[in-house]
Amino acid sequence: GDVVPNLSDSQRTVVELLLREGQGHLFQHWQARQNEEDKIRFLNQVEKLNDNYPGGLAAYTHNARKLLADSKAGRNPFDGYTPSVPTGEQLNYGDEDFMKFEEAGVKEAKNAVFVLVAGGLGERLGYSGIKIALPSQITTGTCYLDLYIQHILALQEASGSHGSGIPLVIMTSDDTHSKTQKLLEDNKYFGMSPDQVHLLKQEKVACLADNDARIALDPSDPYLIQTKPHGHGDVHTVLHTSGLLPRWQTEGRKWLLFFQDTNGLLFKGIPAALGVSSIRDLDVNSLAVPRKAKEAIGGISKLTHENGSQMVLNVEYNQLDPLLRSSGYPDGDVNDPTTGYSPFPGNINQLVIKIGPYIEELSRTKGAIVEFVNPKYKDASKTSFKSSTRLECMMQDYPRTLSPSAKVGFSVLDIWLAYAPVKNNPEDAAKIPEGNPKHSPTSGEMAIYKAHCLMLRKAGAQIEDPKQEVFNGQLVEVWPRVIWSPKWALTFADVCKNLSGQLQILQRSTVVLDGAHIQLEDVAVDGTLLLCGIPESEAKLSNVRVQNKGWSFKSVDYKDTTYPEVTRIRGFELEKLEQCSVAFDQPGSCLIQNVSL
Ligand code: UGB
Repeated sequence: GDVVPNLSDSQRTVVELLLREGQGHLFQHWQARQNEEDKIRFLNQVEKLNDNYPGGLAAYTHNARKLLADSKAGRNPFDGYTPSVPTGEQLNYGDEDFMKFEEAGVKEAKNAVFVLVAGGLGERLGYSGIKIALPSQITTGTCYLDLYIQHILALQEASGSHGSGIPLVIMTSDDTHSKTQKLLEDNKYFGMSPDQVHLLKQEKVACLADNDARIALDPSDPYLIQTKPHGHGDVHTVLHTSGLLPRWQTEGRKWLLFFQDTNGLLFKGIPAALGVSSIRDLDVNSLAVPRKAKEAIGGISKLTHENGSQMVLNVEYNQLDPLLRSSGYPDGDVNDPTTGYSPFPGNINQLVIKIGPYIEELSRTKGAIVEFVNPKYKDASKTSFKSSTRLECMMQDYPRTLSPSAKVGFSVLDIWLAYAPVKNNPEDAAKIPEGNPKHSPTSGEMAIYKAHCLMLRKAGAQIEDPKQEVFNGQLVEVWPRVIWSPKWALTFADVCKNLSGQLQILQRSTVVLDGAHIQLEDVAVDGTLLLCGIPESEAKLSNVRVQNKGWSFKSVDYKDTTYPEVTRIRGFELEKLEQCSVAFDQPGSCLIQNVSL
């Protein structure tokens, strides 16, 4: 009362809470009649931290003490479990099953809600902006958020979505919120109705200074608790508290599709995955790809407990190796020599979750997710930390608390089809040994061209082989730069429907297809061909040859600061020498036939 006069009831409550929880050190420097505004600011922050964690700060510090004690004792969360390789749905692009799942998935899309977790700063990439504003590729310059929204709108159209359209939730954080809002507003929500988009902000959590979970003050401000991100697992808490889930359920929505910020291929697997969830009636379906040992993606594992219980779950990349070593696999996380891949499918953190059981589970857990702590100790005694730590959680740990009767499965897709994340800066990517995924802006862009080329090949097109080139010290395959918008094709059936006769594309070519109805029949491209059409147009190119100087990539060194950051981090820029560009901008049909352009 002396030190801070006129405390409100809620402020008094949090002060008492901190004192009761052994956090008296936070007030040690407080003097009577000094820094009154700073003290109020501090107490407001404590109230916010207390409100934003399920169970408040008392629960947070209790959980922390337990996890810190486990960490000090070297106990890992999977003690008592033996990992083995689980069986999931193996999807092979373009085969009959795949097409059946895609067809079912597109129909189901009208009952979906998309949830993008985009609160991360992307420290490994070292980019100063938000990652979803980065171009997924520079041929059309489409940024990730635009790409995702285009796909959701195309699914909305193709599935005959009802009412207000397919909702999109974006989880932001203090690091990304205002820039995400501005990106949406500056671009008119990329064609979505603003009511369709829900920005939900996750809050950071208090940092901890020692094994007793003593809360840390910010080193530069004695009236501010130091905070750090709590991880993408917060998405379940923010959805629970948003009140949106029951509304969607009433509207008849059935599926939540969770996805991450920078994977230019992620929507290529979504229709089939949604089809798998719907046909197999899965409560949880995780998307996976073959994983290289030690790759920074979790391994989907079947974990069998000493007591016989089993669960299928992601084991995060930093935990897989120690878990394997401690359970009879002395070599740990290594590739199977016969396949060259880890036997454990790699989690790409795209989750399809059935909304009904999800709401029930969240009303039980309040959205809280199993947490972990990863302190960096000063020495082997594990008594003090190099810097403060905090509890973290991951969205893919959602199945950990489900009852054994829940239907938890996963779907394995080809890497070339489904996974090309952008996470690593050029220097780190260049150090990754050849043959292992680089996860860089350079590799992420090249993967998009490759995927489109391989899809066209599956549909019978003649696509010339790629050329090997080095950008930013990374050896990559440069395929013809084929880009299509989801309006042109969402599924393999769409690709096939739009092609007839022979399509031939030479390696140095660029082809952009941006329109709902563009048919190619006997087309040969050696150069750049850009086609776009309004929805009311029906266009066809028949027996057409395109030849021009085309577009090419010019190498840019990431250290060359005369270039903008977005160019430097991918290591090349586009030189537009010559192109053939046709816009079908009138309603009705248009045929271009028997010409060389
Ligand atoms: N994110 C948030 O929204 N909030 C946060 O507090 C933190 C992150 P990273 P990482 O498939 O690529 C995940 O940093 O560590 C968002 C899986 O755990 O890219 O590489 C952030 O904006 C791993 O199992 O994740 O690992 C981004 O969109 C594997 O699946 C997303 O969360 C791997 O991704 C992921 O953040 C992968």
